[in-house]
Amino acid sequence: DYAPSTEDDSAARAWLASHDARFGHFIDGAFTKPAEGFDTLEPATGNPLAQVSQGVTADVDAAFKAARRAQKGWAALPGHERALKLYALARIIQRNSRLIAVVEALDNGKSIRETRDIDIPLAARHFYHHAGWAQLQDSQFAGYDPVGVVGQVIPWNFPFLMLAWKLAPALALGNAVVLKPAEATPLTALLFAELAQAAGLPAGVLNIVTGDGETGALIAAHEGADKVAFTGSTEVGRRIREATAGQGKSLTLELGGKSPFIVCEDADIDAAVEGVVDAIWFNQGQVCCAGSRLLVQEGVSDVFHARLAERMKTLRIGGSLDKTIDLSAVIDGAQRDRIAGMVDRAVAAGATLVQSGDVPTTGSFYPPTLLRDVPATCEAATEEIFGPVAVSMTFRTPEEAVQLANHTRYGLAASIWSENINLALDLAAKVQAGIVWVNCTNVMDAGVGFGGVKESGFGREGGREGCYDYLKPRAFAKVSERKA
Ligand code: TXE
Repeated sequence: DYAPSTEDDSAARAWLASHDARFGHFIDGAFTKPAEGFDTLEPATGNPLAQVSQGVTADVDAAFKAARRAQKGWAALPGHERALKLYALARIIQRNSRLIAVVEALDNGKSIRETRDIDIPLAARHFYHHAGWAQLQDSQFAGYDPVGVVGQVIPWNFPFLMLAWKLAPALALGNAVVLKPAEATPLTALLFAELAQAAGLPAGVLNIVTGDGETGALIAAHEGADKVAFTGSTEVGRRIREATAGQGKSLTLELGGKSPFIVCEDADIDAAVEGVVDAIWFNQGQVCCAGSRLLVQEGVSDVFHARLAERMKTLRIGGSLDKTIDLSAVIDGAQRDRIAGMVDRAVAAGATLVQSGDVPTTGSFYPPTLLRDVPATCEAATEEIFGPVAVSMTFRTPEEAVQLANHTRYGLAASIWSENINLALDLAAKVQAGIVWVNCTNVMDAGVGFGGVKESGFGREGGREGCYDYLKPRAFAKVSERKA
């Protein structure tokens, strides 16, 4: 038994009220007049939060025009002056972290504990980290220019963190940006625009245009974009790749995943069980690098699954502002129904269902779920579910684990659990993934490039390697003056 303890949302509601809960776009340093658009809802209750404008061609044109105007001056600043602005952005995020966390929890439905302790601090860290690269740009990236004006389209699962991952390197290295948040979660991007203005970011360097996939397509195809950076579904990533082919734009894509979570028979089983909680129930499993495929060695399968089922019973599910919960709502009813459909079809195909926890009846909730012995060809075993659902299979030998792990079109992340470091490192080298964790999972840092292989996309976000995605090399030769 526990008593719910609810986060105070009065500051977030007051911020919404200060805009009459109606938002325009943020273009050239100011909000445009709110125009026709759509409601953004609170997934945990289903209540509308605010009205947001649908970005049309004229808005996207204006945003790219402003970005183009601003980019030259921004890039011409000495690196240490841009660094000061990035530090100011990091500081203003920290000073407003509770407000941002609550707006995020309301708009996305994720738990306040995660937004407060993970999403927002990590976002601030990305701006601090990239302030450092801005400062070092001349010495570390001599021979590279900023790409120029960048169109960025981000998803709803980590609205504020994805904004930070995209903006921090772009701005640090002298680019100007037109960014579109996902239609389900536009609010923290609009809040950030306001904070960025207060922090003294020059007008036009950052432009936020809200809207759905149509607005995203306008941004991706816009002739004013020198580069497009996208995080989202593999299908839309493919469409963007087609739309930009032949346009001479550079492109980075961070797409879906079906990441293996390999439990070897010599693993610390309790640690591995706790790892599953982080791997698939963090953020309701709406995580591109979620450890969604549990591969468990036969000898420990029974004990592992028994302990996991026990642990599932202790997970708490509730409203996003309840500070005591582990899981909250998924993004919307359509996503919940999609998850439920995939689970039902897996059960019909012969998988064993383990489910735990009563879910609230309002809002879009789905309980933590494990599907055991899922047939390898079943859609739940091969497709990204993007919900709190792990599928599990067993393997006999490490070779078989590698084979199963790589039997996917994706290659974002992998997590390996073994007390034998030689075995773990050997598996790590053989698993096809952009990032591999040993005896841990979902560990992120601004200093380490994050990204995938295969159909999980290309390009990196974070660290030195992520910087190169916002720079273009310039081979430069100067004929020295000759005396007559
Ligand atoms: O993603 P979309 P959706 C996966 C996940 C989820 C599924 C669908 O499996 O269940 O995708 O989610 C914009 N041109 N992931 O439909 O459509 C859109 O407005 C340009 C995994 O929400 O990819 C939003 O801003 N942009 C993923 C963004 O793309 C377009 C995270 C992402 O939306 C566009 C999200 C177009 N033609 C979903 N169409 C991950 N791996 O992190 C849409 N958008």
